[in-house]
Amino acid sequence: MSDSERSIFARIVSREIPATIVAETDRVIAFEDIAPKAPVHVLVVPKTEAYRNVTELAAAEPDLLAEVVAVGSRIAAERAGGDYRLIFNTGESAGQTVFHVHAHVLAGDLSEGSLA
Ligand code: DGP
Repeated sequence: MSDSERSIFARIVSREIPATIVAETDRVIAFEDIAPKAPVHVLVVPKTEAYRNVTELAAAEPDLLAEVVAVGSRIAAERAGGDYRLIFNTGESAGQTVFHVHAHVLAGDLSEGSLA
């Protein structure tokens, strides 16, 4: 894959682009969203660039999707008492801008709405 085809999140995984990384496993990385919409707004991302969205990920590697959820849940437990909102924007008209599957974990006081 050429450099121009690689996603911005693949470049965060390889440390070519800086990010505030808050958790990491062999297969998953989590970092602060650059434009937070809630007191806690973390993106949880499979390191592989193979899946553009959660539908593809769920069909191909449900265990990896479960790991994404587990990492997000742990971050919410550590930083916001355990409650959280998990969002996978899927498709342009649903607001997806980065086509490397990622979960938005939103937590803290969400009373103002704060959809990612
Ligand atoms: P989505 O709209 O669901 O595709 O969300 C993409 C999110 O990625 C959006 O909330 C902003 C975030 N984002 C985009 N570029 C960067 C970046 O370079 N670093 C970080 N930390 N977040 C980014």
